[in-house]
Amino acid sequence: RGQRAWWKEASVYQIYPASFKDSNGDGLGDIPGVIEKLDYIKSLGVDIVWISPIYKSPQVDMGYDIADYRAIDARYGTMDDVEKLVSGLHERGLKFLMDLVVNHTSDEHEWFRQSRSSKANQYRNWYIWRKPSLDSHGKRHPPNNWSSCFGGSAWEYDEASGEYFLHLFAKEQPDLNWECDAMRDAIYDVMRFWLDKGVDGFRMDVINLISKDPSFADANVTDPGQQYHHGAQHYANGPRLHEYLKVIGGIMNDYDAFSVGEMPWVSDSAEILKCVGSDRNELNMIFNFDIVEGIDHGDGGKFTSKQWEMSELKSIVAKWQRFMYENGGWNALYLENHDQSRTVSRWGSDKPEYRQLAAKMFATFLGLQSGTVFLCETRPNETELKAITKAQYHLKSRDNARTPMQWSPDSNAGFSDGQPWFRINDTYTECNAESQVGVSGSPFEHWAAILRLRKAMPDVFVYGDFQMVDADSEDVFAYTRTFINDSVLVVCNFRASTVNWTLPSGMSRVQSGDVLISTYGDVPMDRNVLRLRPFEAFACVQ
Ligand code: TEU
Repeated sequence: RGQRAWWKEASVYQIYPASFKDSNGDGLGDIPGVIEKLDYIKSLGVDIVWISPIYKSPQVDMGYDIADYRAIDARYGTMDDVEKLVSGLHERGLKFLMDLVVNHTSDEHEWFRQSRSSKANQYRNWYIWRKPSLDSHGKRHPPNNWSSCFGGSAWEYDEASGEYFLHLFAKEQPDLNWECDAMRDAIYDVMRFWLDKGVDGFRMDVINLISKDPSFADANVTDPGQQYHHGAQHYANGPRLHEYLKVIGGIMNDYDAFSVGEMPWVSDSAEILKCVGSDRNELNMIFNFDIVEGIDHGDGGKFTSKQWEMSELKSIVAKWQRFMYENGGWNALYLENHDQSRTVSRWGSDKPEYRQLAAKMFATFLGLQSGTVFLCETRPNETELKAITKAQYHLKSRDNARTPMQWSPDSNAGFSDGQPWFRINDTYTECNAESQVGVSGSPFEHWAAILRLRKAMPDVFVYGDFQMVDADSEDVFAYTRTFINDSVLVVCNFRASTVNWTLPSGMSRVQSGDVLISTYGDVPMDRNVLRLRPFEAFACVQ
């Protein structure tokens, strides 16, 4: 079911450039460092490399604040390095996915400098400027009550012109005005510029926020104790989003390029299908936040606690797996990225005796589902995030996802010869690439085996149907992938303890010849009740 496409059969490896590999000893990762590691990436078996933003940027938000769309930040390298990177990837049969941020720029972008310089400037309308709202005492306030995603008001006052500009993120990240035709054309040109250079596609940052409801009405007041409120209802998947995405989709089609859009604060499936439906020509797939922000964020947001429940995880996964299959859409599969702390620590266990088992279990759980897999190298969360004491911060802070790659047990984890820009995780002497590559049973080799399996059985693992098995189990996440008469059962024990799991009726007993992959090297066989060891996971032919 569903049309075949190269990007459905592909897997994507995310690189956070500051933390990947430093080639020049300045403590910050760089593009030549990525080039050094291309054979490593290739050996994992991925198809596409996504690099978080490397454009010229003051790095207020680690490059998600772009100051020049056509220049590379000197800290990361040069345009020449990028060209070498693209050819190095292509020589190895890998594709390059650029991260593109078009909801906002840096306040140091020339467009914004111009826009801010005067109300009469031709770039004024490229950003979103509004007059203050005045209270009965004549005191000025922001034009509405929207909060910024990073705290405080979403509006910043500009003394010189007496107006506010909108910034949904940091005040150094002014939002672009997508109502402005010339601005949109400039962005479309930026996309063509990179596609002409040979990049194979874009990861489009918060792409669903680009169309704001022109009324700029106040957000609903959810917490009267707060001054500013989350206004997503007025800008997430706003009125003209699909019109813009169709233009983007047209450009991507011209180059047979790949697109994945990041889409926070939307969960309506019909709306999401409009973005990714195969007949729509908008985006190939989106990152949805249901799992990463759904199952353990409390009512007060990310840093409030909520015990995650297996039943909730199952209903989210089943919903999207079934929905895309039945409606001709496509899923992006991910648990981690540069904004999410490590799954092993969050929902598994990072105790030394369990962390590798948990990592392999999550790989099996995610990697055999239907969708394009996105991997981000995993390490247990930081053991000591300085200045952060609250447990929920410790558990969920995105800093956990940004510590330098652990290449080896050598000094600075083999990441840099200089002083690393960010503290290296204490685990590096034991958790590092060198100790895993080529070592059978390691999490690295387990991921490689999963990606090989997807390639060896694309009918089942890429195009096959998904069905939940034993939806009621609180401990075991099990599912089947089926294509016509071929079916595979995937079983994952999410607990750090032994769990007895009864094979549901209709499932055939596990025979040794049927096992495709297993995290312990063997599988509890030939019984109706399987004794699953801590974090055990396997897949077998049915
Ligand atoms: O993230 C968008 C987003 O919704 C995040 O702010 C997320 O909610 C938050 O990180 C959870 O901790 C994208 C990028 O991935 C992020 O790194 C950028 O900071 C942000 O856009 C602004 O460009």
